[in-house]
Amino acid sequence: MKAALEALESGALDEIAGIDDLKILEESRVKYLGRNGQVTGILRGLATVSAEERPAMGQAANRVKQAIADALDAKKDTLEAAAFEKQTTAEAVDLSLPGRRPRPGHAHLIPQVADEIVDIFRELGFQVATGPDIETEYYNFDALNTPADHPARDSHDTFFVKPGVVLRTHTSPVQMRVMEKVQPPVAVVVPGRVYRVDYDASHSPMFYQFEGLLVDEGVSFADLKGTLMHFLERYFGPGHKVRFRPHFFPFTEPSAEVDISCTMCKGAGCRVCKHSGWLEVLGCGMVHPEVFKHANYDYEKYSGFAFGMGVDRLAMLRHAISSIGHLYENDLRFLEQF
Ligand code: 2U9
Repeated sequence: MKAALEALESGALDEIAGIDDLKILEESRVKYLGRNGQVTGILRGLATVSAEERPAMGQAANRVKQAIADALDAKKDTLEAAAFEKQTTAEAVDLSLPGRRPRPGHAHLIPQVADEIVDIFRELGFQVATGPDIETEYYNFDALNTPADHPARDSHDTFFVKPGVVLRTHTSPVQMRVMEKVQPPVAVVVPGRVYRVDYDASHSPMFYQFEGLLVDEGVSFADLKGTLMHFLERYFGPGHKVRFRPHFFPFTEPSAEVDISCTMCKGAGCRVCKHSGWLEVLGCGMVHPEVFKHANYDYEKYSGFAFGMGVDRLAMLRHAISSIGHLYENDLRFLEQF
């Protein structure tokens, strides 16, 4: 038994000395010291040794067990230290490297322009109103004096959600809802998304509008002109000519479209203004009495003006952007320019 113990000890210590992997080391611990391990087996075998020999054999077996356990522990410490060293070297941080600068984002061009327009009208005393993108046909069309057979109500031009419910084609229903709630004087502007069945280089099925409404006693077309000319000078800068062309909208009478002299060629004629020298920038008019009737406003006592413009279009004109698609494709090479 003594010889077997000595052979076991030297074999185990040799084996442990050669191990360089923590998992294999653990397998070795089980092999020698586990419940069915070789040293455990020998200790169990002591029962069969004679009573005289047993104390000496027991001592020897325990010494061998301790020697193997010590060798396993020492090897484990060495391998763990090596693994830690390897990991910290691999993950080392060079504190002398320069930091990486964060790249802060910025607002998209559309809200930038919308905020700028809002600010110009806020200074004049207008308040901002918003409303739902999904509207009833009543608020989007009927209340705005747009009859059932008007071409704009066709499914070729309007997205229908279900009968009687549409994606708003303009933000005008918001002004209608404001008028239902408050009596004049009213001065509101409404920025927001609108939807139309239309898609080409200058039309997107969703785009941003900006509308305004002012109602009080004695409001005239001169007030409308003064307000819009002030706005155009603030937005496009001084030195542009402005012209009002008669037009038709169901919700205003009289109505006009407004042009400014081309921002690119100053009126000489170029590709942007299609050689006319003029750019159409917005529509406007005096609120139709039928619209006041739907709002329960006294149209004998009050008058008002309204206007509407495309935020996308105003952004495109200012920055000479050729296609509305650029604004919605989210290509950072384009967006980062603004
Ligand atoms: C109420 C009464 C009247 C809003 C108006 C326009 C003229 C107009 C277009 C410009 C280009 C829309 O983005 S666009 O396609 N809008 O020309 N909008 S007057 O008139 C209203 C609105 C609400 C209660």
